[in-house]
Amino acid sequence: MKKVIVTGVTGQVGSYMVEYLLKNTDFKIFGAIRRLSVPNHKNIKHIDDPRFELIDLDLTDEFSTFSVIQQIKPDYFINLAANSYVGDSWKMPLHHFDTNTLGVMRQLESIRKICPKCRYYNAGSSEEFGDVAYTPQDAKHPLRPRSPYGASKASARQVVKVWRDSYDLFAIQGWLFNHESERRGPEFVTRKITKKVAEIKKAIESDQPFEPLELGNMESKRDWSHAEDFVHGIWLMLNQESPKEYVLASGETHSVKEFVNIAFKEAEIGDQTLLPKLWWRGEGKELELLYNDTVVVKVNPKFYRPAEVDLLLGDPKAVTKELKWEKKVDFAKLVSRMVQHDIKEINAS
Ligand code: NDP
Ligand code: GDR
Repeated sequence: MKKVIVTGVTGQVGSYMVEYLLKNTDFKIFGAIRRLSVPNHKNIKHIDDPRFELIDLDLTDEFSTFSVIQQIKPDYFINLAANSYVGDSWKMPLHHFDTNTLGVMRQLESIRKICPKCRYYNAGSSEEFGDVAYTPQDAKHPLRPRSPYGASKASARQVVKVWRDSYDLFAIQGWLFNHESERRGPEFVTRKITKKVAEIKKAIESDQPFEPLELGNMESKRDWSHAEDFVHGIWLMLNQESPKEYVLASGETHSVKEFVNIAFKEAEIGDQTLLPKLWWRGEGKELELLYNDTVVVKVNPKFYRPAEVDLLLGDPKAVTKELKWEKKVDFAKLVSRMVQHDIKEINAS
């Protein structure tokens, strides 16, 4: 039986990757977790399959990385663990580099010594493009990161290339543009919006007080997809004949403001027969969204970043043409799924 190690399985993408592999392969899947004082297995607790086993592996520890790889000798290693929150990367830059860059080097160095035939994927990011030189961004776009997180991923890309070229490894780092889901962490802007929209809907409909949603830069634009679509793309990249890196993206860009708009509309707050009114007032740091006369969204400058990536739009033509990948969930469906999930969740609590 072939063996796959997937890191980051308690996170968003790792949990979908495990489900995908259980459904589409007959391989044994080892899900790597790190010990935490309070377990955070919400995204994987529903998975009950003898082909899925949890193992301990902290990316910052080279001995545990080496011994896990030596013990399992995997056929595939899918690295979805990272310090993934861009906003925090200015606060703990060394930790981002240790996990996101040196962690990759620890893995590749063990793989090349122990199981050089193992196929390796590291999650690259559109944040590597940063201050973009042209739009849409494809695999030829230069690396121009704007955050310590982006720099850590751009550096990891060089590590993957050097290990691939030096040791003839099947090692790749495909670029992933933003992908979201019902399992997205609550500090990322999409989930922050959908959770708060559900909370505001509940408060308004039960005539309870609430605090408005506070956001940073609502003008920034992102290319958002659903994480389930991307795990398929990662698997296609890992199973090509030779190692080539692709951009995975929806090919559409939307502002944070547009996301907010659609999320509130999707929630259908209040009695719809009374035509409740959602309207924007002001601009920049004064921008507000009102529901009738009540402010439901406002700007809090503390959520602005020291340096922003203003616009990301990926070009998925190459992966669509050469690997036959295509997205199944469009932007409207993505927002709808997340909002409806959070409404259900808050009503059940
Ligand atoms: P999440 O933040 O949801 O998950 C990150 C995972 O990494 C968690 O399981 C976390 O474990 C684990 N992790 C963090 N540090 C360590 C460590 N030192 N040792 C072991 N595990 C660790 O991220 P996503 O699932 O959204 O993203 C997956 C990957 O894709 C990441 O590499 C991310 O940078 C990259 N990426 C994501 C994009 C997106 O839009 N989602 C776009 C581009 C790239 P724990 O639960 O214990 O904290
Ligand atoms: P991003 O995701 O930085 O693109 O990184 P995030 O959702 O954090 O930010 C997207 C955009 O929204 C703006 N924004 C806010 N962001 C947050 N988190 N909170 C706010 O209140 C807020 N207000 C406005 C941000 O400034 C930004 O422009 C994600 C992560 O998954 C990375 O790991 C991944 O590599 C990239 O996507 C591609």
